[in-house]
Amino acid sequence: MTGPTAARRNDYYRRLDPHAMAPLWEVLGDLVTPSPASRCRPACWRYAEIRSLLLESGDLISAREAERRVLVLENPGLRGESRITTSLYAGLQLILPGEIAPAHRHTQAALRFVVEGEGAYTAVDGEKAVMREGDFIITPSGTWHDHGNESDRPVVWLDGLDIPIVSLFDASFAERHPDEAQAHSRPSGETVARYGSGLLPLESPSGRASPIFSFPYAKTRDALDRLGKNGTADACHGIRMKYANPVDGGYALPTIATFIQLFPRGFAGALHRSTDATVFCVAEGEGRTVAGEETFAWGPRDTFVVPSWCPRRHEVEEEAVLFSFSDRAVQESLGLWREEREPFGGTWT
Ligand code: 1HN
Repeated sequence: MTGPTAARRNDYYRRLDPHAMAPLWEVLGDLVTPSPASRCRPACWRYAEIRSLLLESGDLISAREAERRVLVLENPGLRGESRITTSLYAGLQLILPGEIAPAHRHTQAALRFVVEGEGAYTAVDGEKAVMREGDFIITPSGTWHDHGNESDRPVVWLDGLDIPIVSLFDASFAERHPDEAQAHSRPSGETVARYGSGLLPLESPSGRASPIFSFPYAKTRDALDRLGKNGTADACHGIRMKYANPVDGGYALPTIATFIQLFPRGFAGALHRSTDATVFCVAEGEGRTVAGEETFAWGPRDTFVVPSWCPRRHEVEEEAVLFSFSDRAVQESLGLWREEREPFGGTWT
């Protein structure tokens, strides 16, 4: 707008400024959009293209010095903000043979999906979980955790954290453990015996996250295999399951929903969209995902992200398995989560 009215308004805005006030009518349309208007873009990180750069970091800095030797996957629409979606962080972490990533804890919850190698471990509150390709491990808010690599090969995993969510609430607390590696005070497998064997202790565990912190791929894959044989694939998602908290049936983490899905041979999924921007990591197989204007041809170990409300569909020739995570856990708790399948209707359903 130009002319005398614009001049009067601008003068008025200048006089509001020292009082730390601003006119809503100038920004209302950007604040309350008729449907999600995200800066997050569809993006794909092909492992074959980035692996050598990740390994190069191993020559430049030790895990000890870095504390965590990670390349952050920055969404192209959110560069410099250390986030893969508006609400979530992701990175690829490298740990070399013999290295230790020292013990610490923070209010941010984390997940790991093992991309390459085996024979590393994550210790969570004194109990070790081995890390093999496809294994999914959580380190819930406030738990002590350290990593080590006891194999003779590099080990790489995808980290997902709720850092932007914790930042939104200004609720970050963190501390280093007095010891570099926490004492392994609980035998491996104790938590599975207590919470993951169809039994539960009579007293509930404290905390909102799943007490089971390791979900080995061998078991997950076996379940998918059996479910895949009875042919009840969802038209959009194939056979998609959530990783569950055995205590309450909720998501494994209260802030990050995590999923595994199998696409049967020849699956050509229907177009759909949801309000949870989703990060996918390929566990097995090859395929294509259409995300808005982009089409990603993906293969094992690739990571890609689909923004909120961006139409997407998946297709494969041969069987494939995708791990994924999103903020759906938070959105569902707040009554915000929506999904729509083609044909897309209005924005208010
Ligand atoms: C963290 O604690 C880990 O424990 C990885 O492996 C990545 C990124 C930001 C803040 C904490 C880990 C992290 C992180």
